[in-house]
Amino acid sequence: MRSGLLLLAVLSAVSAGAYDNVKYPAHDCPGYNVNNIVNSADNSGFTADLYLAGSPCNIYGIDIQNLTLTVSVEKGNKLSVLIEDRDKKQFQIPPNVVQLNQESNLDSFADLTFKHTVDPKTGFGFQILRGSDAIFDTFGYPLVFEDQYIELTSRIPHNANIYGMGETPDYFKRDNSNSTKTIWARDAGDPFRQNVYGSHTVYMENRGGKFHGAYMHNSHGMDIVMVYDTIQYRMLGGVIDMSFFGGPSAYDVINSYTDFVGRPNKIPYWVLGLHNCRWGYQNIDEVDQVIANYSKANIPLEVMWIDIDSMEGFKDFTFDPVNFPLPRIQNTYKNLHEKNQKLVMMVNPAIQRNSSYGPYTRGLEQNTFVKNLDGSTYIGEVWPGYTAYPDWFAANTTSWWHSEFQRFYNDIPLDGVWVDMNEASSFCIGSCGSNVPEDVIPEYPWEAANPLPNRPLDKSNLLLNPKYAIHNGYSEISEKGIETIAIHANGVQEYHVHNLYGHMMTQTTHSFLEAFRPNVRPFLLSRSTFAGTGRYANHWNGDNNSDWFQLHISIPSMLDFGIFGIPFVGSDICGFFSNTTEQLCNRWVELGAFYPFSRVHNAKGNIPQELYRWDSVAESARIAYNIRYQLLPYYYTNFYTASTIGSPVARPLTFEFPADTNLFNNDLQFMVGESILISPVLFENATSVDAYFPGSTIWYDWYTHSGFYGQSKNVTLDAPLNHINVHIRGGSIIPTQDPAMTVEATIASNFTLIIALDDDSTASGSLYLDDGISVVGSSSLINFSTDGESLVLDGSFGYHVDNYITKVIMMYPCGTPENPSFSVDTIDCVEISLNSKSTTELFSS
Ligand SMILES: *[C@@H]1O[C@H](CO)[C@@H](O)[C@H](O)[C@H]1NC(C)=O
Ligand SMILES: *[C@@H]1O[C@H](CO)[C@@H](O)[C@H](O)[C@H]1NC(C)=O
Ligand SMILES: *[C@@H]1O[C@H](CO)[C@@H](O)[C@H](O)[C@H]1NC(C)=O
Ligand SMILES: *[C@@H]1O[C@H](CO)[C@@H](O)[C@H](O)[C@H]1NC(C)=O
Ligand SMILES: *[C@@H]1O[C@H](CO)[C@@H](O)[C@H](O)[C@H]1NC(C)=O
Ligand SMILES: *[C@@H]1O[C@H](CO)[C@@H](O)[C@H](O)[C@H]1NC(C)=O
Ligand SMILES: *[C@@H]1O[C@H](CO)[C@@H](O)[C@H](O)[C@H]1NC(C)=O
Ligand SMILES: *[C@@H]1O[C@H](CO)[C@@H](O)[C@H](O)[C@H]1NC(C)=O
Ligand SMILES: *[C@@H]1O[C@H](CO)[C@@H](O)[C@H](O)[C@H]1NC(C)=O
Ligand SMILES: *[C@@H]1O[C@H](CO)[C@@H](O)[C@H](O)[C@H]1NC(C)=O
Ligand SMILES: CC(=O)N[C@H]1CO[C@H](CO)[C@@H](O)[C@@H]1O
Repeated sequence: MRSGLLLLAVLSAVSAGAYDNVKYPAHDCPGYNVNNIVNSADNSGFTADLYLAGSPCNIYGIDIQNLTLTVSVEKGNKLSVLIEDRDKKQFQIPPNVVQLNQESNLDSFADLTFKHTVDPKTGFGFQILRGSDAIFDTFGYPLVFEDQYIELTSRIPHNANIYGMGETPDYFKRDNSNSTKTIWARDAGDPFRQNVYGSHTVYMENRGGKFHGAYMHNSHGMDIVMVYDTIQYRMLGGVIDMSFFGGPSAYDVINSYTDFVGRPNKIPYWVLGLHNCRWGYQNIDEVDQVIANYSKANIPLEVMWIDIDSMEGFKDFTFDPVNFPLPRIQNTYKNLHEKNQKLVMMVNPAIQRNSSYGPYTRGLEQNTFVKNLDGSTYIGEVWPGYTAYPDWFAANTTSWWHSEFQRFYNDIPLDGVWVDMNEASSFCIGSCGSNVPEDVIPEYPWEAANPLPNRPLDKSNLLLNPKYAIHNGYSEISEKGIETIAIHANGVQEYHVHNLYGHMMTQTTHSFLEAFRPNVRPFLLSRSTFAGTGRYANHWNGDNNSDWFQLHISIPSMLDFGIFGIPFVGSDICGFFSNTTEQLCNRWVELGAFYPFSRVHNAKGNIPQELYRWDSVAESARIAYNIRYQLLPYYYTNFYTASTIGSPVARPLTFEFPADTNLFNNDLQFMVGESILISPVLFENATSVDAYFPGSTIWYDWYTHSGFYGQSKNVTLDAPLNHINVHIRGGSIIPTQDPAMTVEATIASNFTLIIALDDDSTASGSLYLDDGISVVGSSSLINFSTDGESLVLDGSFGYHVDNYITKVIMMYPCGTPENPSFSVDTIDCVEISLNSKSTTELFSS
């Protein structure tokens, strides 16, 4: 055991850095001293008392005098540091809200240790060491721990390669010269570098080719600031509850993180198909036409979505009797199902305040809504006008929500549910409907000339106006949300739990879906997410704009959610707000066909952008989805892996090639799994792409099978309008099937195995098979490997299939690295059963 190391107190020995003459932080808070160190019984950690080392500085709150430090190490792979107030008055996330796995049984990947110091000037500090490398290092920075302000600062290397934290539309590599990530769930349309819907405090760093990660378990609003070669947390309350993950690979970090907060949900197979949605369909006829027109254009629409348009007066669980009458929607649903297509519709949290509306009256009766301090129901404003908000903490909310859903599902048992507006969004500030008679209908916000807050900000109320102002994109933290003084059934005010709202909505909705269809994997899409939401729901990147910059930023946003443990993610194809253009839509569908979650979505008032609207876009869509559907078994296998060890499906190149310094900030390309490289066109009028190909690997063109050795530099590739560059990494075996108009038809076809040999003539890959929908059932996990002469199938063969591998395509270099011209061989007419192990000789003609 390493208790000796754990207890080692050292004097602060801060190495000289670029900013040593800068006084940062600027305040003179006293920090803490350490007392009463006690080893835990099993020697896996220790506790200690921290006490304020001088007079309180009370910069943004009241300094808490006595703290407890608890350090625990799990197999040297994950190390946790908890610093809490001794009296435990600070809010901590209830364990049933985010169910952390405290008993990891992962193997040890790295050997993390904890060191602390007491500096005469700055007091208690700690280092997390991986070997001798301090991956987190607060030495020399005083800890500030106040009721409404906690500050923790760690030194990081100059120009550190840090990824994650959000949700923030941004480039993939964090700007560490001087930038702030604000964590505060916010309904906002396409800002850049500002907080939006989700709250994720996990980050990863690539340091010299080795990754580590850190997660702050705290639900409060916060800024995470990077400046002067430090990362600094400034949190509006709670405690410091940090976990460090030692890596050393990016996938080890994500494995540890998702083992801790929750593995990504196992998606049903059909969600890998193409989805179409639009806000603004006039009526169900138009929806039916869209479905038919996709089919006529030979574009494989798998899932039709209906936005709020189908609701009567935007009320949840209702159907507009004129434009979207229930019998017509039921008919559409039936027709879709007959063709193995699916239907998803929307549910928002806000419930119209209306005494003739069942969900509201029953919620009131059962006491399920968020309240004002005086005990009355909190009334904000969303699409249906004045609304109450489900309080997920209230004792009856789960049963009430389940029974409302049960009624809804009795009408239409949807294939999936889209939960939107769950930050939760409100279009007025404060309980603006409280004193308004029920028959007064507010103007719809998009019609209101100037939607004003209904009350001036009470600056003296520290929950409305905390002294430390996080860099929220709106003027006050209650803007466009439930007011931070509103109260939940557990007595906790919104201030402390705001960031958990969307997560709790997905939990409660997910448990309905599980109960409604036992043994069927639920499909949920949520706008707001928190650490661990991935086990219940998936995500799209929200309300983007139809422009070229957002096309690019969709890549880093997707990659971020891979770190967050929500790998089934994508942005609205062709863009949501404003009119798209034919060229942009071409490029977007080429890229979007490779997003894990591939959905076209448009906002009301814009020109239509269904993929059949332009011949050129339809052609790009057919070409790109032809590839995606061939790759369905490969995607599905990668999603299976994601659900077991967390590995993202869309991957930044720096995760696959961590030592390549040219890749630290590459977010113009990405990989699907470890074998497919996507190099999209992201710039207007471009007809070529500068794409980077890492060295010591062969790359084969998807279309021509011609190959070349990566030379760790950019290569200019042709990219005419209908073409997206896709490359296969040497050393890969990729299972593919024959693309058809649905997922069901595609996965019923026989397999073609693509074998792309590396220059040592080897390749490997895998295939996961099950029925695509059951929670529990039989499965196969087959490993393929070859030395170029024989193909070996190994693994488990529990799921019986009637398809075979009927075709093998093999690509290999006939030359040497000095002679990089490849010949490619196609081997036909092999028949390999997927129900048992086998070895097959490969014949090269
Ligand atoms: C902090 O702990 C010390 C020692 O137990 C005690 O004397 C002091 O009253 C505590 N301070 C507060 C504010 O609780
Ligand atoms: C960092 O940016 C903030 C906001 O733009 C600015 O106020 C501050 O002076 C900058 N700090 C440094 C060190 O550049
Ligand atoms: C569907 O296609 C028909 C025939 O081309 C066209 O008249 C109709 O406007 C289209 N409708 C939609 C919603 O795309
Ligand atoms: C209240 O709900 C009833 C029943 O759904 C509906 O008919 C009525 O239009 C609603 N009132 C308003 C103001 O939306
Ligand atoms: C739950 O709902 C019932 C009415 O169905 C009500 O009597 C009870 O007080 C509610 N429980 C709580 C904790 O509010
Ligand atoms: C979008 O195109 C339509 C039809 O051409 C036009 O009426 C509308 O003003 C355009 N919208 C924007 C934001 O440019
Ligand atoms: C693309 O080409 C069009 C037509 O020539 C031109 O109007 C536009 O400015 C070009 N865009 C860029 C980014 O060069
Ligand atoms: C490759 O090209 C991209 C896009 O032009 C550029 O941003 C990047 O810096 C280039 N990388 C290298 C290593 O030259
Ligand atoms: C798959 O291949 C087998 C054997 O060649 C053949 O009998 C079967 O019809 C094929 N299945 C499909 C769906 O093409
Ligand atoms: C399949 O391959 C993976 C990755 O190479 C390996 O971890 C696993 O043990 C293999 N499984 C079997 C059954 O061979
Ligand atoms: C709110 C917002 O801007 N969301 C997304 C819009 O789309 C881009 C990509 O297309 C994403 O990166 C944003 O996060």
